[in-house]
Amino acid sequence: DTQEEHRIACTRYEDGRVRLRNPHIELMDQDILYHLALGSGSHDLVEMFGDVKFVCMGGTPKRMEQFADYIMGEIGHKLPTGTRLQDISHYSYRYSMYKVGPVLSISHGMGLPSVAILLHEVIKLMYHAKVRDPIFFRMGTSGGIGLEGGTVVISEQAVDGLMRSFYEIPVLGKLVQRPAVLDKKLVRELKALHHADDPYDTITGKTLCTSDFYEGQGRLDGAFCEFSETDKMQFLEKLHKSGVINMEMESLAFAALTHHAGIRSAVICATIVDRLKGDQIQTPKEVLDEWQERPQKLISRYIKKYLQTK
Ligand code: R2B
Ligand code: URA
Repeated sequence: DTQEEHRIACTRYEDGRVRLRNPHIELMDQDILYHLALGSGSHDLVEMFGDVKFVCMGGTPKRMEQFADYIMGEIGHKLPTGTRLQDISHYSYRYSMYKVGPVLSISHGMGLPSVAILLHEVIKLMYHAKVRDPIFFRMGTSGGIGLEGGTVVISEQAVDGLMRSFYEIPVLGKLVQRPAVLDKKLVRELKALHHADDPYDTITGKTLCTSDFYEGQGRLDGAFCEFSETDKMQFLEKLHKSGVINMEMESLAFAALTHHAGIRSAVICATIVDRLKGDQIQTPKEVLDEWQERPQKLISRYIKKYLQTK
């Protein structure tokens, strides 16, 4: 843990600002954050984003707009009179981004490539805006293994389909591996914010991150399936034995890229199906909506606590 803190400290500037592990950026006269519809030449990024402390990401634009609305009420943030919440990245037609005081709420789309592209640009945004010690959260949905629907899972570690805890991508024809590390202290702090009277469990464990929702997660209901139900159940049991309690599609890049940038981060997902019982998502929409608010609540508690003790 101390070694880890030391490494992260070396990745940042002394005052906590995010340092880029890329010598090219500061040599460019402007940096265009293409998928955010922002740029260091066209926008005053320090003025716009200098006060950010929390970056919250989740899959869909709608959910992240709702989270922005929700957190606005929770922290009592007031927008300037006559203004409304605005999608800052609207003109990218890729991701949506909302800012509520110290909180950014951004949609990341589905899957590793989508969240990885976004993270490159948001990490650069943190650098250009001179943000200090930001904390990144991913709030999402997942398939649970042996968990009642609506359970909140805080990931201790992200693993790929081969149970390896790093994000691997080909770069210039060679495989590069980045360890997918999540902040242990953040996991403990978040877990402690579960209330005894919350009508669901909040648990921690490993998260399987896949590049596919169907075959990649051992589903029998994709367009293709070349394994049996027995094979599927054996796979799920093997996962469970090694401590995996849920599966989704972004945690690996989220953990690895934030860690590589020296940024503390956490992944909190609601389970929306118990994979030991089935593959299809059959829960009514209203129930799913309530389940998806649970990770948001936990993150909101964390943000409020931080803002109170600051
Ligand atoms: C969870 O839900 C999505 C797939 O339905 C994917 O983005 C994920 O990680
Ligand atoms: N998201 C996933 O990736 N898998 C599930 O089973 C549910 C949500």
